[in-house]
Amino acid sequence: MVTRGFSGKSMDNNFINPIPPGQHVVEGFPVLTAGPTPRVETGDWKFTLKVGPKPLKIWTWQDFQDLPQTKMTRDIHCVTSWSKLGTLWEGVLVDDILATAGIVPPSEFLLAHSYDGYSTNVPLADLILGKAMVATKFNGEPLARDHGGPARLLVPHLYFWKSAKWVNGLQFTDRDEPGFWELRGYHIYGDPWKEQRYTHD
Ligand SMILES: Nc1nc2c(c(=O)[nH]1)N[C@H]1C(S)=C(S)[C@@H](COP(=O)(O)O)O[C@H]1N2
Ligand SMILES: [Mo]
Repeated sequence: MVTRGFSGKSMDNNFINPIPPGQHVVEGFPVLTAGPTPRVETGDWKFTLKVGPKPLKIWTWQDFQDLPQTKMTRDIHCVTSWSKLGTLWEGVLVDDILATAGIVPPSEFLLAHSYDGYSTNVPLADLILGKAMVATKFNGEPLARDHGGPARLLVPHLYFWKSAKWVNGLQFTDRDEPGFWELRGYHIYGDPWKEQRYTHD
């Protein structure tokens, strides 16, 4: 047995599993959506990689199933202050999407686009090297529609608004172009460890 060193005190969860400043842990999985929830059947689902306005490659749902499937367990942090620990996701790494497209990244910035018209900007560096995926499963089950099913972006090291639900594409942009919430007062980057919640944080 390892001595805790502070007998009489209860173990503070933050001590074992640190969470970003200003956040608290929840057990449930809140749903946050700006507008109506789109209904997208997997048979109709498409994912488009664009360079500026130019479509470079389009995947169907089946094309996506044929790509390497990766699991990741991560803590997620919503800007409204809840964090959920140890969430289990499965899907296709952005690395594998770019590799299959056979593309040398033409810029350092991307926008993720969604079926509900939502968008969010993420630098290339935050999407590659195993950091982000297009997730199609949560806890081993097909991703629920409320949470972005059939597929959502997952960028767990940034505030959760960067994880675009009902994602239907990624677009390389010349500059770091603000997306839906970034145009409405939220931080252009959104690092929860630096509490980059609002534009001027
Ligand atoms: N397409 C789309 N993606 C979205 C949103 C949205 O409104 N539309 N909301 C964002 C916000 S603000 C958060 S906090 C998370 C919430 O994901 P959840 O509903 O699975 O918890 O999704 C993000 N992705
Ligand atoms: Mo959010």
